[in-house]
Amino acid sequence: MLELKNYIDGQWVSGNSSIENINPSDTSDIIGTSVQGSAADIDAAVAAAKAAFISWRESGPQARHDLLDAVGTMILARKEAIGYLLSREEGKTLAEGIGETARAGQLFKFFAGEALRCTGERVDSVRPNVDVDIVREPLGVVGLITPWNFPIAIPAWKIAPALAYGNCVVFKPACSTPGVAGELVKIFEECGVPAGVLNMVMGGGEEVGGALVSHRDVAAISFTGSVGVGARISRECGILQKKVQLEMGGKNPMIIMDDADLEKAIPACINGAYFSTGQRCTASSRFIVHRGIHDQFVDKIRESIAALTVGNALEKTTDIGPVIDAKQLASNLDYVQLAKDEGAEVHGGERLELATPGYYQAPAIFLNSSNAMRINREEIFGPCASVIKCDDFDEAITLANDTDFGLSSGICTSSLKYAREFKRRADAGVLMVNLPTAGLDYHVPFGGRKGSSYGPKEQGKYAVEFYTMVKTAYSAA
Ligand code: UN1
Repeated sequence: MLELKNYIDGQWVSGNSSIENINPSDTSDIIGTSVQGSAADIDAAVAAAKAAFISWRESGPQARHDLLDAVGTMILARKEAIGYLLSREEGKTLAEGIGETARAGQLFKFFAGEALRCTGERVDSVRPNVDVDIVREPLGVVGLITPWNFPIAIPAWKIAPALAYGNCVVFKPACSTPGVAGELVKIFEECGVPAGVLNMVMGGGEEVGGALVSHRDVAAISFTGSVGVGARISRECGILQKKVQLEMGGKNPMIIMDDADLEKAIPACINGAYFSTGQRCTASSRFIVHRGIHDQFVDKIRESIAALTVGNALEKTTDIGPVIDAKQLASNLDYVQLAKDEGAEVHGGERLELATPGYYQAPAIFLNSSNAMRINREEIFGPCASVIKCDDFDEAITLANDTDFGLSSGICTSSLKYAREFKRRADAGVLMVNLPTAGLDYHVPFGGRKGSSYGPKEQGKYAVEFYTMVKTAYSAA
């Protein structure tokens, strides 16, 4: 059994209490225990990061490149074992767990390169014989708070740029997926990360997350998680004048035009809505379907849903693993009931009892729904999607944009005209044409609009905006 401790100033540190890490595919399988930290642990971690920052900021791009590159290489070498642990503790399928782990490795390798490409500008002053240097500097100590649904990729896409640009990190992983967070930190240790540069404190959002956000020596917070917590973090960071980056929910539309090639559209819709058990903020949750193709689409997607195997995440035949925990499952089941109460035609969505005791739910589709229904306004975060019928392209775009969120948005069409119009008019941070709304590349920016996100983008070279600050230095000889 894994007994995971906090990692502070290069030491594994015990705590007063610990919680069990339970396999959602088989709740009799206790994977390990993880120490729950306290505000005092956050103080110690922040102090260690602050002390380490003095030399880390001067370490130079070569050292930072080499560390991140070595971490990326080691993650890739261990992707099978880490991916297995990920699937065991999170419940996404083994293929998804290994795929996500590989993506984390690639993220570190990408940002190893970016460490070498963090350049400034020299500009002539408008005054004679004066030079202006515009440089980027690290922020100092950054606090990174990550969710359970991408327990290695999201930590990777925050930790890698934070360290590449010379910051030190206090990392608070999600309570339900500590195992892979621990594996990641162990890899850093094996690769020789200097003490204090990367610290991990596990624990609840209230005590540990709250202490991190409000700590005066933490310069910035990057958070991925729920809308409610994000709003609180944003308020607190505003008061303390901290830099903040939030990535929260989605209610992502997928438009299916009457000229869509259903051979391609259906797999994209199935992937977008149901893979990873729908537990992606980029998941497709509203299928906006042109009336000319509606009945055919509904028949085909129902056929494809029926062919999906819900099962233990660690079994090769499984397409859809369990929901993360009892609370999430109860919330999903409430939404299935709500869909019925609101007058949608519900297929699937019931709890399933399988060979191992787990949080299994059949994928659900809500037909004949309207965009005004709560099931189409609120993020469900489960294997559930709605169908909304529309008359034409203009109505489809209007419905797609009629949401408080703006993370990803998709269209299936064979028309260049529709695709082009969609790319101009869709009000979201990530657009997908003939592709699932979820499933990102690791080297390009990611982030949404409206209620989905706040602050600079994550990933790609755009990550530099959040993890550095600009200094303008004038000089005369
Ligand atoms: C993806 O769709 O590949 O929490 C990643 C989430 C997002 C990541 C999506 N932050 O679902």
